[in-house]
Amino acid sequence: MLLILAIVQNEDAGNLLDGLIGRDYRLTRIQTVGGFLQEGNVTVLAVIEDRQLEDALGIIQANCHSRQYYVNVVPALSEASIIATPYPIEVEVGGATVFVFDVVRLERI
Ligand code: 2BA
Repeated sequence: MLLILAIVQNEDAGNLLDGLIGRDYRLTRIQTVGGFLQEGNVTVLAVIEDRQLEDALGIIQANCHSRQYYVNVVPALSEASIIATPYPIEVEVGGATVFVFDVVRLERI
């Protein structure tokens, strides 16, 4: 048994959950926040059989897309600059960040 922990963008979460549930995967969805952008994202937890891994990863790949975001960065003040002018930087957020763990035991009580 394996635990898939997938962090995905809010925009993709609905389709991803529909895709996984449509194939009878059991899962939990958690609203989370990325540490870098401080924006909401979604973490999906699903315990699966080992043989289902490629299928589950395929569903994630088909439904989760990378996107470009622009965030304003405020430069550090130096003695030469009186006003720190924010400037945008481009950040590419991946379709999904996926961790796969071995599950020793699953109990439903
Ligand atoms: P965030 O932490 O908000 O990161 C959003 C995007 O910002 C990242 O996309 C990456 O392109 C960029 N980024 C993150 N940290 C950076 C840094 N120190 N310097 C420069 N750019 C940085 P992704 O890599 O696709 O990650 C998307 C989201 O997945 C992350 O949102 C975070 O919630 C999660 N994540 C990614 N890697 C992780 C890890 N090793 N452990 C735990 N969560 C992770």
